[in-house]
Amino acid sequence: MSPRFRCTLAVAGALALAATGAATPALAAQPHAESPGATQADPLRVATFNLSLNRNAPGQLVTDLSTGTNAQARTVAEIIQRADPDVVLLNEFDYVEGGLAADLFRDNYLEVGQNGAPAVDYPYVFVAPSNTGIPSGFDLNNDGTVGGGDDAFGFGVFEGQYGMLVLSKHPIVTDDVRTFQHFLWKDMPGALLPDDPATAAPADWYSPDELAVMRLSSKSHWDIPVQVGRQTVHLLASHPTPPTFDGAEDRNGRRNHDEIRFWADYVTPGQGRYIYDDAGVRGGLNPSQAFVIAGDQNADPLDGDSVDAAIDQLLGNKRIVDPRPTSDGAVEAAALQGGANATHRGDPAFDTADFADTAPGNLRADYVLPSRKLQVVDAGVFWPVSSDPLSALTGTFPFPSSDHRLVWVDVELPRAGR
Ligand SMILES: [Ca+2]
Ligand SMILES: [Ca+2]
Ligand SMILES: [Ca+2]
Repeated sequence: MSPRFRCTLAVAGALALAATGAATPALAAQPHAESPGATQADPLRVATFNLSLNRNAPGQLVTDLSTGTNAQARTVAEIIQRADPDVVLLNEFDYVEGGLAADLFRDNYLEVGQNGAPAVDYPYVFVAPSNTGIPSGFDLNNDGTVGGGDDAFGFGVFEGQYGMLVLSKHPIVTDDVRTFQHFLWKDMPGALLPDDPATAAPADWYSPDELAVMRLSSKSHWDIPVQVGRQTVHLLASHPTPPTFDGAEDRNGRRNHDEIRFWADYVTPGQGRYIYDDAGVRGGLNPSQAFVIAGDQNADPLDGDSVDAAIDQLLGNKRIVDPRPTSDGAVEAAALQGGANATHRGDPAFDTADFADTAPGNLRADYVLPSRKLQVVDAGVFWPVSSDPLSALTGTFPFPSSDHRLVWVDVELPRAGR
């Protein structure tokens, strides 16, 4: 293993139970000594992967990653090694303060060749707190009791469960990262706040006291500038809540819609003025900046439980490109599994998640969506057909890796200053 220099910029997370104001995000950036960094002429491969590496209790992920022997971790690491992205967002990776789990995953899994795949080195990492599992102190699901995963700011049975992680071969401009963990849902103009259908008052599922603390993001929303040669690309990372696991009020479907809307507003000139980050800075992305929106958006354009085709807020935005990545494995899986898949309107070639075939069936849930400034040269979903030996990595339920597939897009950057 190569010697490395690690500089940890760790700021204690603002984890007060009902903190609603501006707060400093905790983050960790850890450059290694030797950056393999691709040359500027190469396309930049950006990926998103919900690798389902969450655990059931705090500390369990660190335990599992402390040796290189965890079968699931080895399998998801091999998928990353086979796809070899330059920048990757990982969803469902429990947040551990200071980035210890991320360090262990790099040291013991990614930097070790798995099953003949070449090791991959990510000198740069970003982690920060997630709203998952942080008690709100309120009865958010209106079941008459306060507490548990469903009353947290984002669903989770402990703080940081189902968190996020960004790994990069190129430097992350840590000082310019913006996080939106604490942005309040009510502060989005025209928010789709849920209604209690049992009362006459509109939009009253959450009480005024609850709305005063209710965060929009179920995990967090991150704007992470990555320095690629002389260019900067903003990775816009999130993981909106599934639009299910609720009642007629559809509070999760509405939240999913607005979590997706957040990025549409953020990248559209004039639409993001209402936005404030965790440091209190207002406004959206400077229109001159290139970006890639990445994440499990929990929203299929045609099937599933989305509110008002929520993902179309991104797919139909004229500043955003949909590379429409496909796989043959998804087509094969939908045909073999049948059930809900047989009645879907969407082309199964676009599916990225292998969900239960009673409902909702396999869906397109995971997206890598570049800005128009970036030229798409290739894109794909890592979902091998069953005759491919690599299909052992994705498998069938119960999955050896994840119910989601890695999605990647190759882009060329505009030449800087010429
Ligand atoms: Ca409750
Ligand atoms: Ca009502
Ligand atoms: Ca399925």
